[in-house]
Formats: sequence, structure tokens, C-alpha cells
Amino acid sequence: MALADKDRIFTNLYGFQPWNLSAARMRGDWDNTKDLIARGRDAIIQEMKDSGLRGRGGAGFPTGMKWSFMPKESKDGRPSFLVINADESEPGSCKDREIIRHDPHKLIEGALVAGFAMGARAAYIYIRGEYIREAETLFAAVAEAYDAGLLGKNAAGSGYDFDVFVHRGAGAYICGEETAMIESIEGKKGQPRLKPPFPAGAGLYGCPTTVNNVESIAVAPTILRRGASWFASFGRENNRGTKLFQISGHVDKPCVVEEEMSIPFRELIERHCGGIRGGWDNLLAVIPGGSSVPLVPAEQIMDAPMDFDGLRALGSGLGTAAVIVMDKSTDIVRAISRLSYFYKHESCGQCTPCREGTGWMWRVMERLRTGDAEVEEIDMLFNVTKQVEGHTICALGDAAAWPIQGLIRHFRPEIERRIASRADVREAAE
Ligand code: L3W
Ligand code: SF4
Repeated sequence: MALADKDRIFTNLYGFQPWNLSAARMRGDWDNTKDLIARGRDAIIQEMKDSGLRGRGGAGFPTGMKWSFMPKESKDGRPSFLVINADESEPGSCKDREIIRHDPHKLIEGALVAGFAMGARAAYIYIRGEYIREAETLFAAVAEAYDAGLLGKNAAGSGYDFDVFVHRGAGAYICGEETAMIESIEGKKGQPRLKPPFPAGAGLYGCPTTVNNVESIAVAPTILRRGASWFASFGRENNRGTKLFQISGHVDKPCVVEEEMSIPFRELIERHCGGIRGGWDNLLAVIPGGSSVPLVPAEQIMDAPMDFDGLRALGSGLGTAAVIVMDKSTDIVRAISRLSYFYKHESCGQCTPCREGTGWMWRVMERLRTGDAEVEEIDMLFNVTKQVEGHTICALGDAAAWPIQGLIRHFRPEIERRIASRADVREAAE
């Protein structure tokens, strides 16, 4: 069953109303926020755990559990921090942009409530450098919140002091990785740190820190107001709530839409995107969670539930729910090779399997694209992806390996066909 309008959290997703504070208040934001805070830290965290919310940035880590990792008391007078990941650089992802454009007060109120629950002194919102207009909106919305007494000393009359800082990135994909983001906020080169320690132990300026995605934080006030059981009534076991899907590529109407978690792929596309360009028979493959997850061929995805477990069962993942639809006009080898180039370009270069492997994989992908390779190189490339996967400091290595694995797993005959036809051309020329 599709999500009813009354159950949408992001009621201004398309910007039909202004984003500003007075319009946000009319939509229910900042409504007695101090009462939410008065429930206390433990009660808020328990409600978030009961809601079943899993992180919306790609990894799907349970949000309430993450907040509970933060220390109850400050050690050595060290403050704690919340960092909000608005770096949104995953190819295909554009949901956090829409939240910031049209509903920034949901995010700012969420920052206060979440920050209080984890005992944070302040939140840093790290927004990608390319989001220039969105950053302007965010700066203005934060200023509005300060002017209205919703942030700063005694924020929203709660008795809690809380600041929000907006920090602009400078265009590096890797700064979306949580520890690279922390390095970047500290003014250093954005390179991931080894984990553990996780940020909850030693994060920003060495202090306990939680890094959450924009959507995870922006839904928190509504979950607390409407209750964990309301949120958990959507989706299915282990995959709860509503979710922003971003559908791009070969559909009739690409869009960002809030839907019930676990909605079947076909229903999502029919209901919100007007179907596949050229009809369902024209569907080739789908990357269901942003470029970092493997593609799924048409016949497997049709009835798949769009959630963490449903897509994992297909060897892929929900990721950020950036659904990239490719019809039969797509040169699938070229598409994946282009992604390989992206990861090569964005590798921070500090660990060898990623620094060397991403360039190596891209060069072989290009030879497979043109057919100028030997058939044996397909297996060799697959083996190289396995050497990179799981052997790097951060998930970028995995993200570079998985799309290639998906391509070889599902489209090997297409790669072999190219190599064979190129060999025919070479033979004829000799
Ligand atoms: C304390 C433990 N904390 C895990 C925390 C950890 C992090 C979260 C998830 O990558 C994925 C990546 C991209 N004690 C903990 C703990 N944590 N164990 O839980 O951690 P992890 O390592 O599973 O994932 P990650 O490093 O956060 C995120 C994928 O998302 N992705 C891309 C995302 C891109 C965007 C964007 O553009 N905005 O989000 C898409 O699929 O490849 O696999 O906080 O500290 N024992
Ligand atoms: Fe940098 Fe790649 Fe290593 Fe991540 S996996 S730390 S991006 S070199």
C-alpha cells in the first residue's frame, strides 16, 4: 500500500510553500520542542530505538543505538558533538538537497533534539561545496532559529544550550566518509581515519562525536511527536519507516519521493515515475542505492521490496535509495566503466589497494568497454575487485569494487560479445 499524504514527514518536499520559519511552524515544526526535550535523554533514545530507524546515509546502522554509544557524562570536561553529513556526493543521490532546500527547519530542529539526546554541545552541518544555494538557505534558516531563540543559550526554552554551525565542503567525495569529514572540519586534508576508534569514542577534536545523515536527523522530531509505533508501522521487520527515494535515469518522470520502506520496485516506478521509458520490456538493469551498490538486472528487481534486506538478498543494497534506472539503450559496460573512473578520481590515495586498484580496475574496464581485452581478463578483473574489497581503510574501495562485480556477475555475455567482435575486426584487418 502506498504512503498516504497524512503520513508524509516531508510535507514541503517540492517547495510549494516557503522554507522559512513561519511557514515551517505552520507545518508543525518547532511545535513545543522543549516538551520533546523534557522527556529526557534516555526516553528519546529509547523512542528512536523502538522506531526501528536505520541510518539513511547508506550503511543502515540503527540510529537510536548509535546515539546510545555517546558517553552519559563528559570525560575530562571534553564536550561531545553531533556532525550532520550533508555532503551528498553519491552519484544518484539528491534527497538531502531537497530537505535543505525546502524543509531546513526539520533538520535544524532535529539537530537540537538529537544533540540533546546524545549530550552534544553543538552540531556541525557539513554541506557539499557544490550546494551553493542550499548552503545559503541553511545559513539563513540557522540565523532565523537563533533570532527566534530556538538555538543558542536555553535553546527553544528547554534549558539546554546548543549551537549549530554550517561548514561548507570543497568538492571531495571522500569527505562524505565520516572520519574524513571530521578531519575536514578540523581544517585538515579530508582523509579517512582507521576505525576503531569509532567517532563515538574519539571524533571531532578528539571528542565523542556522532555522525548522522541529514535525513536521519530530519525525521527525528516527527518520530518523537507521532511516536515510534507510528513510524514502525511502515515497512517490515528490520526495515521500518518512510524513506526518500530518488529515482533517476530512464523513467518517464524522474523524481524524489517519500514512500513506505519496502515498497516493491515496480509499484514505486508505476506510482511516481510514470513507468519505464519505452515500457517495462525495455528495462535493462537498475542500480537501486546509489553508485556504490551493484546493479540488479531487470528480471530480478521487478517485484523486489525496496529495503535493506530485500536488496541485499539480490546481492545489492538500499544504500541511499538513489535508484538509477537503465533501459536497453544503455551501454552497460560503458556506464560501469564511467563509475570506475569516478572512484579512481575520488580515491584519497592513502591506502595501496584503493589508490592503485581503482586506477587499475578502470583501465581494464575501459579495455572491456572497447573489446580490446582477452576473455581471461574478465576473471582476472573480478579477482582484483576481491583483492580490493575489504582490504582498505574506508568503504570507497568496496564501492569501487562492487559495481564491477555486479556487471561481471550479470552481464558477462555482453562483455564476451564485445571482445569476440573486436577480435573479428582485428582478424579481418590482418
Ligand atoms: C560504534 C561500532 N559505532 C559501526 C558506526 C560508524 C558509522 C555507522 C556505519 O559507510 C556506506 C558505505 C558507502 N561502534 C560501530 C559504530 N559504527 N560500528 O555506524 O558504519 P559503516 O562502517 O557500516 O558504514 P560507513 O563508513 O558510514 C556508509 C555507502 O554508505 N554509500 C554511500 C553513501 C554516500 C552518501 C552521500 O553521498 N551522502 O551517504 C552508499 O551505499 O559505500 O558503504 O557511523 O561509525 N562498533
Ligand atoms: Fe582513501 Fe581509498 Fe583508502 Fe578510502 S579506501 S582511505 S578513499 S585510499
